[in-house]
Formats: sequence, C-alpha cells, structure tokens
Amino acid sequence: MASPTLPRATRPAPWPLAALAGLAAGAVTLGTASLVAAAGAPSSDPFLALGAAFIDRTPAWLKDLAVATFGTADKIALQVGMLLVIAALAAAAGILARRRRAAGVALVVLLSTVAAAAAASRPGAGAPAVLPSLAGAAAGSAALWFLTDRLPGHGSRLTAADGATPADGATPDHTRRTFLALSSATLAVGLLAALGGQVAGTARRTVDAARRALRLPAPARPAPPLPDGVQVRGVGPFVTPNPDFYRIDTALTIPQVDPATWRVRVHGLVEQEVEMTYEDLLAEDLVEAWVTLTCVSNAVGGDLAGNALWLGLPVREVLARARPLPEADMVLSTSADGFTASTPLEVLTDSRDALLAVGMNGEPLPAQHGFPVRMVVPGLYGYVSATKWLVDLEVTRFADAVAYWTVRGWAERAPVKTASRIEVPRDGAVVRAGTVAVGGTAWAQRRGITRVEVRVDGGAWQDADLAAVPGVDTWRQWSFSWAATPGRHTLEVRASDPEGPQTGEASPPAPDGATGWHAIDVTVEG
Ligand SMILES: Nc1nc2c(c(=O)[nH]1)N[C@H]1C(S)=C(S)[C@@H](COP(=O)(O)O)O[C@H]1N2
Ligand SMILES: [Mo]
Repeated sequence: MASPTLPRATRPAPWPLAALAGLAAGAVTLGTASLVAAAGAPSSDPFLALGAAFIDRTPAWLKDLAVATFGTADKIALQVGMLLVIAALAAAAGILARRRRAAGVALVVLLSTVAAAAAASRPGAGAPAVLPSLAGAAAGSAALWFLTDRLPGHGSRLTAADGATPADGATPDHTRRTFLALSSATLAVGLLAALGGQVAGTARRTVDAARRALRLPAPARPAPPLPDGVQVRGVGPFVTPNPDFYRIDTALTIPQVDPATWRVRVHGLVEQEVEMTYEDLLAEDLVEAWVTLTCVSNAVGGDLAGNALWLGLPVREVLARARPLPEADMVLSTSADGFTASTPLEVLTDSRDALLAVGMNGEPLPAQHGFPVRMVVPGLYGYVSATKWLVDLEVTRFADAVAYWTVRGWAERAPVKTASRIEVPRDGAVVRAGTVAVGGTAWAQRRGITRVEVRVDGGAWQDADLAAVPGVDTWRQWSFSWAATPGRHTLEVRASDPEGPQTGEASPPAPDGATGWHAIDVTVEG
C-alpha cells in the first residue's frame, strides 16, 4: 500500500484501478453514442459503423478465414473482437490518465474521432452521423476526468485534504472502496445505456428496413391529376414534401410498428368484428386523395398545416364489413402508443375520403407520420381524426368514451374552421412602392374556398385571385396585386366558403380552433 507520507504527486494509483476508470469511461462513451444514435439516425451508431467499415476493408483471405473459423457467427465474432479491442484501448486510456489526465482524455477523443469518421463515411450518411460519436466523446472524457480525479493515490479528491492523515477518515481502504463503487457504477450505467441503445436501434433499423423494402400497390382509384395553376409564386409548395410536413404528436420517441405483425381490430358496437393485417390492407382496392391536414393548435397565420396525396382504404369500407349497431355514434381510434381520437361515425361513413392511409406523396408513410397505417379524415382537425400508428378502431358512443385531448379540455368534436393566411410579403417586410405581389393560402376542407379578399389599412375588402385546386379537401392558394404607396401599412386577409366569410372575431386555438383574420405590417419605401 502506498505510504501516506510520500508526496502525492509522485504516488501513482495502482494501474488496475486506473484501467477500471478507463473501462468505465469507455462504456460511457459507447453507451452515450449508442443512445444518441438510436434516438436520431440508428444507422449512424459508431460501433456498427466501425464494424461495417472494418468489413468493407477486410482482405478476402481474412474474410474467408473468419467464415471458415466462425461460420455464420462471423459477425458476432467480429463484434466480440471489436469489444475486446475497444476495452483494451479504454483501459489504456485509463492507465495513461493516471499520470496525465489530458493524455487519457486525448486518447478517448482520438478513438471517438475514428468512430465518427467511420460513421460519416458510410453510404448515405450525412454530417449528422458524427453526432453520436461526438456526444460519446464528450460524455466519456467527462467520465474519465471525473474518475481519474478520484483515483486513490495521487491528487485524489477522495484523499483527505492536504496535510490530513488517514486517521481523519480518508483511509486508503476507504478511498479505494469509494472509487471501486463509483467506477463500477459508471461502468454498469455505460453498459446498460449501450445495451438499451442497441435494442432500441435494432427495432428502428428493422422497421425502417421493412419500410424501405415496401412497394405500395397502384391505387384502384387514382386521384385526379393536379390541375395547372395550383401554385402561386412565393407561396409555400402546394404539395408539402414529406420531410417538411409539420409533425404533431405526444410520442417522446417515434413508435416502431412492424408491418409484418401489424393488425387493426374493428370492434365494439358492431355486428361483426373485423381484423386486418397490413398485407390484407394492401390487397384491397386502395384510393388516392388530396387532403390538407391541419392542427387545431394552429394560430391564425400559423404553419401547422400540410397538404399531401394520401393512399389508403376508405374507412367506410371497413366499417361496412363490421356493421355498426344503430346506437353507435363515434369511432375511437387508438395508436400503438395509446393516443386516442374520437371521430363521429357519420363522418367516417359518408362519401368523403376518410382513409386508413398507408401512403403519403407516393411513398409508404414516413415513421413520424404514422407508419405503417394512420387515419386521414378530410374536414376534421388532426386530434379528432388523424391517428398515427393506428392499431384499434372501437365503434362506440360519445357518451361512453372520451379521447386523449378531450380529457384535457379540448372539444369533443372539431371540424376544421375556414382559415386564411398571408405568406408574401412576410410580416415586418420592407418592400418598394409600386405593384407588390401579395399571396398566401386558405383552407376550408370539405366545403372549399370560394373567395379570398384582402384589405389595406382597414379599407374596403378587395377580391384576390384564386389559384386552381383538385377538390374541396385541400388548401387553396391566392394572389393579390397591391398598388403599394410609401409608408407603413397593415394588410389583412379573409376567406369565404359557400357559407360566407370567415369570422373576424379573434379567438385562441383552445378548445376547438382559432378564429380571426390574419394581419401583417409592411413598410413601403418610396
Ligand atoms: N398516435 C398519434 N396520432 C396523432 C397524434 C398523436 O399525438 N399521436 N396527434 C394528432 C394531431 S394533434 C395532429 S394535428 C396530427 C398531425 O399529423 P402529422 O404529425 O402527420 O402532421 O396527428 C394526429 N395523430
Ligand atoms: Mo393537432
């Protein structure tokens, strides 16, 4: 045992303890990287990327030797081998750090950089692929710094303050025990994180691979082609690209629902329970529909709305097979993660294209938009209709079941309110005097936009030009030529559906959707 009378700086900690600190830091590095990868892009997991990079660079003779030796377990053997090498390097970083902490940390950072490079060089990997390794490096370095600081022996924080003797309570045995407890706990947490990250990442990769391998059938009833002139210059795209489509849900992590085991059950107040698999669904006559989805939380002028071409089976077809009982008036849809929405039965059985949707803009639903199956119901806000990761349809009554957001104070029923917004110019913009192109979007799903008007500084309402639309269930763009004169001006917009203009009375999104006219301020320079 080291003598307490030696100057501490010359008394290195026993190397096995330092190696343990290194191992714990290594586990924290791997664990953090693995969790970050699982949460973001699971294919960027640095451990797997390193393995893949290694496989790609393995000479043929070594590959043959590996297969000859380990057979189909060659991948496992590679991973075990990698773990051993990483463990040895981590232990080395710990031993280095016992004399020079910076050197140990530098080794952790160096190894993480190699992993980051491997992740970034995988096919299809973008710059964000380095994030898991960077996060791992940061957490691992911190762990190594912290544990090395507490090594029994030189400069340890667990040794009593300068000049103190073991009699003060900080005996070498005490510091050793504390250090062992700290570093084993760190090691265990790191390993658990790594395991958790691998499990979560594997689920994500499996579902993602299944999604990528899918080919959706052609629709039995295609949507009409988009007419010319749906797009107004300067206004957002008429068809929202999937990556730009707004996302609203209560899911902390995106539910991973495997299409191979997916089922929807239709039950409750029905004569006949119905169950369908994903395969069953794809074998049906699917229809396509242009539908604009809007969120009840959208503020006047807000952007919680998106328009897409959806592919799916009309919900009414499924309900027709289940034969709802006369007393039923609602369908409670439930997602894989327990979200629920209450949709009036009559809305799901009338002629509108309420869909069990599998496709969005020509591809399988993206994971964050409800893969493999979601509901899309024209004319209703998302929270009462658009259940993602759908797994269950219960035919019931509003009197007997209450949905997720209704419990939390939002309205039981929520048809979309007619709305309009100005997108160009932007609020607060500075423009030149003369003719200024004003444009934006309006929606009144199911009813259709019949008119859009603009007024300047509270003057008379003037008609805007309406762009083309494929039907009543999408938003409609509009444009207006404004003869702008120098000064500060306020522009307002209001849209009409066949029932008249939208109300100018301002109300907040809760409990059933915002109302009011969107207004912007513009400065016109002479
Ligand atoms: N499973 C599940 N589905 C859900 C939600 C949710 O929280 N969980 N939110 C709903 C709400 S409030 C809206 S506005 C739409 C948004 O769909 P999107 O994220 O595809 O745009 O999904 C609906 N479906
Ligand atoms: Mo929403």
